[in-house]
Amino acid sequence: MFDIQHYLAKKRKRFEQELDTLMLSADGDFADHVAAMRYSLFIGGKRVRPILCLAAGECISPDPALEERLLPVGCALECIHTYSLIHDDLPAMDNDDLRRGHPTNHKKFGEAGAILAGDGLLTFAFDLLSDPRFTGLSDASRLQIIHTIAGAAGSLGMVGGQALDMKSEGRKISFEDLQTIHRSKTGALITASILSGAIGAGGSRSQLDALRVYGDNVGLAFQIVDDLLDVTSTTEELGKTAGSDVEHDKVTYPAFFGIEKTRQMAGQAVQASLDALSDFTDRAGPLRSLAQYIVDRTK
Ligand code: GRG
Repeated sequence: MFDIQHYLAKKRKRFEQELDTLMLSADGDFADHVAAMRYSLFIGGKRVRPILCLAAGECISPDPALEERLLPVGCALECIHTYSLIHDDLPAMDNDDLRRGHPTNHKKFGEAGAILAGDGLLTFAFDLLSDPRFTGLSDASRLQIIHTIAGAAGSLGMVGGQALDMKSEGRKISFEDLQTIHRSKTGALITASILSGAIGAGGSRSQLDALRVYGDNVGLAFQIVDDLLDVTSTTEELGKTAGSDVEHDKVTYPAFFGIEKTRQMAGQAVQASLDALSDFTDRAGPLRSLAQYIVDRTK
């Protein structure tokens, strides 16, 4: 039986080692700025996006060199995700004090420091993705990965979703609007993580199409569970402020459907993600287990 906890722990460790190696060092003229970037990057995090990237690659290709090839891609995804958390926590956005079980970036480094740490992480991600030192990817794959990730992180993806989310606070929005926010704010980068791994592994058009369906459903399940945990878990368990959605008067799945129905909807999204993998071999085992992990997670 595939041991997802062992897989997650092993891959998390590998990505963290690589992030530490690749990330700028906190000395010299820019020491304070880099220290702020490193702070949020290394205080915690499940590393779901890099691991999904790798697992998607592994379901396409058994090449033992694949992991090395995808490490910088996964690290770039984690940098983008971490920047989004730093900016999301700012007083102008969710105004949170706690993230990954520690004081938020602006609480440690001030608002200007946190804005710049986020800017630095976002830019560094594209520095990594385009770095000619990493020769494992063909130029065409590299460009396709950059285009995929930039699209998902930008104004028609995560940034746009955040803008819609901010606008929706305290207002009545439709379920369709909620889905658009979730798809863009959270789902887009998750799907892009999966597609990047598959592109790096040389996936075919039909494999990428199937993985996009998997990713869209896993991303949806991830966000539904995030909404659920916000109302069912404690701040200590989550490492971030519980009840923040209610406090910000945000429309969520539990607000629309109640807790039980929301749980069922998360289960349906996971089932749809598993159905999308029906043509893949046993090498998709990690992706299948990751989908289940995403609904079973407690933080
Ligand atoms: C500021 C441009 C910009 C975007 C912010 C990520 C995001 C968009 C907002 C965070 C708010 C939030 C709670 C979103 C729900 C899903 C989500 C992204 C949760 C946090 O991701 P995890 O659970 O966090 O992967 P860790 O700390 O484990 O990496």
